[in-house]
Amino acid sequence: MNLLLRSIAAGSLALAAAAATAQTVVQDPWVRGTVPQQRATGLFAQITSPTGGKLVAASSPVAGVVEIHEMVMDGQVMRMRAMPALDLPAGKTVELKPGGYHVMLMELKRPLQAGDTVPVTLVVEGADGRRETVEVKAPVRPLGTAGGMQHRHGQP
Ligand SMILES: [Cu+2]
Repeated sequence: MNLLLRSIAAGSLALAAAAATAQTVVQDPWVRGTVPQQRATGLFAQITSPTGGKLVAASSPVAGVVEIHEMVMDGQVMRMRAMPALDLPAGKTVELKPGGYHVMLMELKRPLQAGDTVPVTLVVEGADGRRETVEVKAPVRPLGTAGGMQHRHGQP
């Protein structure tokens, strides 16, 4: 039993060592679909930086402008607001989701329909100041997917 525990501990140490050199992981990325006149939408995902850092920029060929947004309460209304960077604490998964943090794709060059895949490049700056780019291929989900993405909406 003791031996087993010790080998498990050794295993997790090895994992931790591997993680120290690993890249930022982006899981389950998706983009909300749009209707023809709509010029903006959101990219959502779960981002984990093994060593800690921050998301400082993003770009996509489908959008003229891409910003990192947060949701803030303005009186009784949730509004989105651009932020210069999104902190990624080491080893902690930060969730970008409707009603929360998101990457805003603006000045869209075409409607995004369910079934499309949107390439997005995320730029993550590590604690040491080094920048890493993460290429994401985000499937488009139908517009009606739960969670509001309007410029203003109430709490769910
Ligand atoms: Cu936004």
